[in-house]
Amino acid sequence: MGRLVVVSNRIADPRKAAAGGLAVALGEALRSTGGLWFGWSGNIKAEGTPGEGELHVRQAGTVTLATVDLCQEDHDGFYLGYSNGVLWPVFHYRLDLANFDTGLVNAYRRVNQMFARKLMSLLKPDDVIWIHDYQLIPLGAELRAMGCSNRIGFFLHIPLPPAQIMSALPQHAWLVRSLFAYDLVGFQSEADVSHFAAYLQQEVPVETPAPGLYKAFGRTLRAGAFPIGIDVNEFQDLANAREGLDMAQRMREEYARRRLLLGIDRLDYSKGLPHRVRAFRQLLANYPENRNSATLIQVASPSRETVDAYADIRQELEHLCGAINGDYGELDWMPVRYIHRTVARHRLPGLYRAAHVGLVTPLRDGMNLVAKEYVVAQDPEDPGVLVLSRFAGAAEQLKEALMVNPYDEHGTAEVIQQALQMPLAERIDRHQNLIKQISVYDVHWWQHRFLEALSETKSTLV
Ligand code: GDG
Repeated sequence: MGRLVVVSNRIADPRKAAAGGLAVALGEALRSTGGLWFGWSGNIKAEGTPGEGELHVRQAGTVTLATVDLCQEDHDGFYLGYSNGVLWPVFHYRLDLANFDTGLVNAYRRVNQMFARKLMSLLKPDDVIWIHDYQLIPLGAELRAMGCSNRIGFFLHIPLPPAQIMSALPQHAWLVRSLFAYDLVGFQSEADVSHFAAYLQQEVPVETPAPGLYKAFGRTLRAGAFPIGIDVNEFQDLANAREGLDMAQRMREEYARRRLLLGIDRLDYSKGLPHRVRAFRQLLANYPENRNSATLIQVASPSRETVDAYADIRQELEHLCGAINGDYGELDWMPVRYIHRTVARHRLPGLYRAAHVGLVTPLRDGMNLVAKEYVVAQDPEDPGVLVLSRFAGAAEQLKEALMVNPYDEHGTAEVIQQALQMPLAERIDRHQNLIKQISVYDVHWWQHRFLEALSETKSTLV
């Protein structure tokens, strides 16, 4: 394989462990090919010109990191406006939250064009390019328009909605057509792939010469499901490191008389946090034996706070947590501990391990890595129970979790009760099956599988 070029909205220094599993996995592939990682620097220049940004290039070992600054107007229009104010809600089935202001797509297109220009100046003829996520859907098409003939793959980390929802997006035709600039498009789940295929059948004259191949707009595209995983070894090491074990021990002592339920999410409306808290409330109402015992720790790390819908969800969640503590709390027991902060990464495994129940109940999620982290952090001899939304991409893989429909708060409360009462033998059995699945399909498998598929696509162009 030629040099790997990864493009994502944000980049991380792959030498730093705190960067997380994705950076580690991409770093591995980047290092082995002396690769390039390109993205936004995270800097916003108040005085900059729209569509222009300074390019910074630096070395991190054998990997080259190239970043571009954004001016305020581009950041607001491209990142907050179109990416997070239009694409994120629509792709998570929330047309009601999308802001279809026509100016936003211009900023989105302008920044993608600028990224393409900057990237073109760094490319070599045999580079293999891997572009990530919804902020950069048209980047491949912009590169092609500038004469780029390299192999280019694209991976969508978030769900692709059903055709009826997708086609409500004013720019749907342009976005889907731009996907055909890629040689390979990867989705998180088979459900996403089937939505893509159904959309094409409905909206585009498409031919499907072979399974997974789609011929339209003069190109043949390969598309498939490449469910992302976590770095299992790295996370296990973190769990077994002194800090991880200490944290688990401290939490166990602190909550010795209680049953712990845990949620760890970005504070995002797709994660179903108010529904989860209401289901927990139902649990306390319907099963009084859990009062003075079951305690929900909900970490909701701050996210995209300047987008209106995020301020609304924060307010709703705070109100619900306050009400449940007021109604059910005792002097020595608060049902919900709500933490609106980012917890240090090395503390997560201990927190997961101390929790009897892991609550991962998004209304819609591309994959959800918290579900996998929770399972990996468990003590195999006394594991906790994963309660998982059927609407997380992870549900296609983690069949031994207890599945819930997060919209059905009564049903979710019933399943939480089942989790709290599950006998040890069943917990061990389910955990063993889950860990097997997560270990095989880890983030290294994902990275290898995608790049292997991309390297096989060369001959499929028409
Ligand atoms: C997108 C898709 C897809 C969370 N709170 C804290 C914290 N986290 C970490 C978790 C986990 C990661 O953030 C969250 O990953 P998710 O997969 O749950 O969700 P998104 O951020 O929405 O990611 C998603 C993913 O891309 C990958 O393709 O699975 O569906 O939406 O690793 O541990 N980490 C720390 N403190 C926190 O408070 N340190």
